[in-house]
Amino acid sequence: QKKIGMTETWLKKHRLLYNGATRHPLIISIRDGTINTASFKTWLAQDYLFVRAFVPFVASVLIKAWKESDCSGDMEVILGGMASLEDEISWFKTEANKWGISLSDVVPQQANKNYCGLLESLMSPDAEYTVAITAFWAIETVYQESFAHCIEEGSKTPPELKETCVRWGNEAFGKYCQSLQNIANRCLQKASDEELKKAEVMLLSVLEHEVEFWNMSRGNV
Ligand code: HMH
Repeated sequence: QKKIGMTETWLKKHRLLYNGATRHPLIISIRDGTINTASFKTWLAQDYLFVRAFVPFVASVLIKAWKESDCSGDMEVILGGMASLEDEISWFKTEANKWGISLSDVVPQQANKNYCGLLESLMSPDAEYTVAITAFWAIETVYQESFAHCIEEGSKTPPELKETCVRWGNEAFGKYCQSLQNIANRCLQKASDEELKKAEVMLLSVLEHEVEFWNMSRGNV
């Protein structure tokens, strides 16, 4: 009687929080074109630091996948994700240059430190693969759903922000998120009740951290 689509069930159950993370006022302001430059620059600078911490996290998930005896194709999906992070870091550098941001001077804000702390806790060998892959899927999916919303029909996203939105909102990234979701669902299907509970709590924690992350940009409104 184990659930087949656990992640879908959880997203329905926690819809309000999920919408809070994927339809945040910052995202809405990008979509309707009312975003101010300072907010975007804050997000860009902070996200660069986050992505740098995200790389070792993804590497740790890769190690967990390899240690799982039945990691049918998980490694390829995770490795692909890791490979695109190299391009992503270069993109952040180019983009920061365009906006006149000196990345070496960026100081992480508290919400960013907290989120990176969560990633670090998941890097521990004691953290279960199921919990880590659930977090990984949720982290990527929030960005996919958020930025896809900014490039939908009828959006008024400023042209200079289009590229950012397409980076996470594009269909290929959507397919990648779907692959992560399939892996998470497979793990959750065979997880113990205790592990299931931990993974659900982790999903909520990721969503809360995502809201706090967007909130950092509000300091400039
Ligand atoms: C805060 N969440 C945050 N930054 C990102 N770059 C992603 C998710 C997606 O990789």
